Amino acid sequence: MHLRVLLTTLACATVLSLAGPARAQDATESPPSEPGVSQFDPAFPGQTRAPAVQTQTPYQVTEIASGFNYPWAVAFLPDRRMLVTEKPTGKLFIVTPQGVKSAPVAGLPPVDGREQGGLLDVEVDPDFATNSLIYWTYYEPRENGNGLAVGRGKLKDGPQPRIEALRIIFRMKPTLDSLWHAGGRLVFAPDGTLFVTLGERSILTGRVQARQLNSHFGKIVRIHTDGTVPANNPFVNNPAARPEIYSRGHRNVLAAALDGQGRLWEVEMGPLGGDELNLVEPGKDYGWPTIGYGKEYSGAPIHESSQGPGMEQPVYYWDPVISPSGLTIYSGNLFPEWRGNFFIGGLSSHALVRLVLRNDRVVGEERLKPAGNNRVRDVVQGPDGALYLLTDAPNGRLLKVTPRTAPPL
Ligand SMILES: [Ca+2]
Repeated sequence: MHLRVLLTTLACATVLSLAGPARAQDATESPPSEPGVSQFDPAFPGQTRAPAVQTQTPYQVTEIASGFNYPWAVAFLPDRRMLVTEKPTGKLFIVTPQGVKSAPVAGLPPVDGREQGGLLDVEVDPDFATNSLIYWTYYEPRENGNGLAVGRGKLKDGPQPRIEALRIIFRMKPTLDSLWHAGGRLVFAPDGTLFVTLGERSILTGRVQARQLNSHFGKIVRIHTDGTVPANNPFVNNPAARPEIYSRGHRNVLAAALDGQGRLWEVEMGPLGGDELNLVEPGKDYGWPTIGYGKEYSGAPIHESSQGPGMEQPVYYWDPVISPSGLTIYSGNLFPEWRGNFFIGGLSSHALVRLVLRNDRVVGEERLKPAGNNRVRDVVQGPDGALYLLTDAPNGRLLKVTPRTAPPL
């Protein structure tokens, strides 16, 4: 992970170029062909390095807004305005479809904005029209360290938008003094419960807790929107387990979404050669740090094996890695070719990664470049069926991807 921190720093020093509308013929590239680093063989054919595919639908990219300080997440209000978070500053903005930004929303709690910390995801309540509730994740500063927390409040609109009726509905435990790997994506389940993806804090004292049921580290948790625990969570009858836990054995989950069947998928930031796509099922153990396909960024081995009893195999892994952040499984009408495809924001890969799946196996991979050579932090399907992206940069941009229209004659 420290290599990725370094890469972030280097990216800060480069001058960003503005990408105009993408030309279809140069807007894609094949996944890299260099040798991987994993010493392990895939568990089944197609588990990594799927054949390259190329989209047939020409697209164009429109900049909606810019000037965000490392934006992390975008979410849509029912009136098609967007909520955009800024990671290190802890600021939340309301942005119109024309790109007009509000003043920062007042009333959010302070964040620990160092390194990977700050204000992360934001989601809008499915019943926002009647309850005005929004939810967000952030690194909460605490005595002797920090931890991921989920805030909830009523969004009061106006010239100075603000949060009212603030409540903290989840706190990752235990508190640890770490600047990394707290996860942070929010996904609403079809039943109205809320998934919160977490990470294992990167440092060894955290990593060893990723499969342990008495810790939130390395877990995906499921809660009601008031913070209470659903009675059908998988470990509620185990007195030694934290009852919010839904799945375990994850490294750092910054990408998660539902598919058309309402199933939860996640893409997790792995070690060198070990980013993973997993289909998440209740109670299951995804193996980190016991099994996996990657190595430490130093090159040192982590795992004795890539498989183990009682632990799940990833549906797909990347070697070399993409550094995933943000996942959308496309279901819109603007791009019929893309329906059912997985779109993943790529940080170190500087790409929007497109996966084609068949029968829950990856059968094709493409690296789209709608943000030029910038790092992609989030990807969300808008209510109009367009894809909306955020670039990870000190002057981060909100971009919209739509089918290319013919130029005027
Ligand atoms: Ca795994």
